[in-house]
Amino acid sequence: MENWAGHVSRRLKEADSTNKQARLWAREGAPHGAIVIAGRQTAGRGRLGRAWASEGGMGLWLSIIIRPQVPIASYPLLSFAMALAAADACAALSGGEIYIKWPNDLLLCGRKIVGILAEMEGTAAIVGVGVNLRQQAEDFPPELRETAGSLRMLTGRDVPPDALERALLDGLERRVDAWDFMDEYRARCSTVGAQVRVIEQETTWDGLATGVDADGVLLVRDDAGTVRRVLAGDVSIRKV
Ligand code: BT5
Repeated sequence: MENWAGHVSRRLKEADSTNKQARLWAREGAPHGAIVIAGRQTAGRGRLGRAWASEGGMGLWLSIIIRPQVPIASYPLLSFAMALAAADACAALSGGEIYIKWPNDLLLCGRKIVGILAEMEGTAAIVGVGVNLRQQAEDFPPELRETAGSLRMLTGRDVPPDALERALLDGLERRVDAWDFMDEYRARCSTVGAQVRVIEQETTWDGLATGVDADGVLLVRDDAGTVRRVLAGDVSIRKV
């Protein structure tokens, strides 16, 4: 199927969360590739119940419904395809050098400019992406001012949301159709090859990130030489 990503859309001035609206739409039978975009989100969500700051007119807040031709166990890999697509689109349109931090944060000048949230609704996958386009530091909530950034703040370029949307959806569509993006992800992920600190609930340890396996699990060799599997969601990773 050609050009399925974004072939139908719901464009809302405001939504609680585009992921939430996309899930409701998926339940009603939204087709593969349907997207929900909101000008602002009043309850934008990150992973593990965290909040995503999504002020009006400041960014692209988009969720896509994907009905993949792969087993459900592989759905989480969609977030890696989205990370690659968003990194390419942001780099092409802003000229900035974008780093992918495992699993799927995009950083520019050390600040987070993109977040991705993949969820499931029945047999559909919902992949949400938030791209900060126009914020200056003071537009972020105080607790994010040191860590968050936008394309305009960091590159000086005003990237049009519709151009970014198209580039991002094209890059996603291509990767989902080929379903062969994990080598590209490994090559692009800046965490691979880096010395990292793994912060788990009870303990913190350091090691060398040696790779990402076929399921998206980060492989980290600890000081004793043991390669340990680090699952997204359980931990937070810092470069050391
Ligand atoms: C994410 O979670 O990074 C996933 C964010 C996904 C947002 C999109 S927007 C469209 C769609 N609809 C939704 O409701 N969500 C998706 P996580 O890795 O858990 O990171 C969340 C953390 O990032 C927060 O705890 C903050 O520290 C930080 N953060 C929040 N808002 C931010 C922003 N606008 N820019 C940069 N960092 C932010």
